[in-house]
Amino acid sequence: MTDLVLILGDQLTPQISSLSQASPETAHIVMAEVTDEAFYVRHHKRKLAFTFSAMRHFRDALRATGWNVTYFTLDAGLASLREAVARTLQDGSYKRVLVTEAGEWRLHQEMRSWADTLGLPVLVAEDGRFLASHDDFARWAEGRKQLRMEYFYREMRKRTGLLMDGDKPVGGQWNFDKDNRKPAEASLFMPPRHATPVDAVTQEVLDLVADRFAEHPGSLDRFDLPVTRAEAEQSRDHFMQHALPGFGDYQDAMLAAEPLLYHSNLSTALNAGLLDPLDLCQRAEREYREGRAPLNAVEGFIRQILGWREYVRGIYWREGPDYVRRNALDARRPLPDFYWTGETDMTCLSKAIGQTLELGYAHHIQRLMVTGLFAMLADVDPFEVHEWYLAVYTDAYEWVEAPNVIGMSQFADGGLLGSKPYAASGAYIDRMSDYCSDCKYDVEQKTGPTACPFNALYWDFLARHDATLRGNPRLGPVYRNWDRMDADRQSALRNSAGAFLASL
Ligand code: FAD
Ligand code: DLZ
Ligand code: SF4
Repeated sequence: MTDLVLILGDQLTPQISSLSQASPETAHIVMAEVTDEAFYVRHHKRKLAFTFSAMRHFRDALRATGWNVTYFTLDAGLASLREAVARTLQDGSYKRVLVTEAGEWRLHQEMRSWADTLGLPVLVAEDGRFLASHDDFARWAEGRKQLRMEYFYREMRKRTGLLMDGDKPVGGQWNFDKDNRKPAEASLFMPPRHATPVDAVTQEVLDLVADRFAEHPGSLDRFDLPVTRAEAEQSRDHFMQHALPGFGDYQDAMLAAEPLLYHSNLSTALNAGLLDPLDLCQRAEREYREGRAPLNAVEGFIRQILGWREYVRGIYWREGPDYVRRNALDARRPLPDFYWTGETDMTCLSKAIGQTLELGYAHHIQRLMVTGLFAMLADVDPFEVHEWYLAVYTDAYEWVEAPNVIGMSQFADGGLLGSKPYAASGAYIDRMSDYCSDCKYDVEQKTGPTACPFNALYWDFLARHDATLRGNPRLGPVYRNWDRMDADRQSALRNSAGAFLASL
């Protein structure tokens, strides 16, 4: 053997760059379930089960196509991926180790020392699963004063030709967001959720996780995530057929009894390598071109993958390992305990968190405009918020989670990613969801113990951060409204927020 190829738990595709540089005749593969990866945050039980099951299925698929694979299960007791490599190296004679770059700075930095400690060359290959390489993003960002997603996205549309008519965007517009903000009615027909059945490999992993990770958050009940490429493709096809047509209209809507609405629930499979981003975008485009899905839905879906997903990755690697420690608003409050239990009288939070603990899933607006919004308005330490998001979602890896949390949702990067904080009062949640009709608090009331806490928190947040935020041109009208309020009104709002924060 000449090459030892290490494949990580979120690199589960035969197209991964480490493998494409090797061949079954001369290479040996190692994969390992290790405690460092399993415990670096308190991963949701469902994420652990997904990861181990998908890894084991990928091992079997590799062996079936002729590769030699050493696979360490958690029972082997290995602490780290480095240890798994070192152990495998002892059993053969190798010239080099091949690995595709990790998706988190933590592991990426650690790998830099492997060549020294292992005593042979370690080739870290760029991850080719993205539509923009590190160089592509650096070239786009070069010399720009602001790195706005919208302009990056337009470049990506032009480069890939997705939804383009020549050099013009299909439909004459880059963005159909104004059509995409409809609230959903509970009476609306919802696409059926696609459930993948549990096989023997997954059942074994579910038992392992229940036994070894009992203290971790979340539930394993009704585990239905796809864990193989074929299953993920079935979920993809189900989404394209049943949900994509409504994706645009109801993208921002929230219903207590419908966690998914028209969302795809494909991020977990996609981030682990079971699906390919370009293929997803091309298939969505075909649904539009062949008349099965409207343009606002297809453009919205493609923008999430071709635009946001690629853009946040670019930001993560560009900004460096200290990005997760940014705290532009100097927020210091500890994360309230109810984030780990869902036990709060605020129905929007208890539903979004309850659903998260049950499924390891919440859609974008729940993450941004419920759990994220509350944490920002309450001045919760962004690093604690980041660790929560990294732990509780089955699709969470730092490269995608951190810019969404630190940048988009908490404004802790001071406006690098978003031009203004996503601050809103209870009226936004009321407009976009059915949560408020079943809440102890009154969304119409602005102050006092029975008023929706978001209302006073919103104004108190703006007043608290006056020195930092008033100069933001996009917040000018909001501060003018605040300035127009009389002093009694302002202090009633601030006292109400203060009393609520003190009770947390
Ligand atoms: P859909 O709504 O069906 O969207 C389709 C696909 O677009 C998703 O599968 C995803 O791959 C991509 N996408 C959509 N929005 C984004 C975005 N803002 N950034 C990157 N990709 C996007 N996404 C993750 O994959 N992992 C995370 O850890 C994560 N953490 C987030 C934390 C916060 C605070 C916020 C606001 C967003 C986060 N997102 C994260 C982005 C987004 O919420 C999820 O990708 C999406 O909810 C996944 O559900 P879905 O597959 O049904 O997505
Ligand atoms: C998320 C995860 C978990 C829970 N466990 C493992 C593991 O035991 N072995 C492994 O190779 N990968 C695991 N992963 C995925 C890694 O954490 C992921 O590859 C890095 O965070 C880089 O993105
Ligand atoms: Fe949330 Fe306020 Fe609505 Fe209650 S009233 S669900 S706290 S937004």
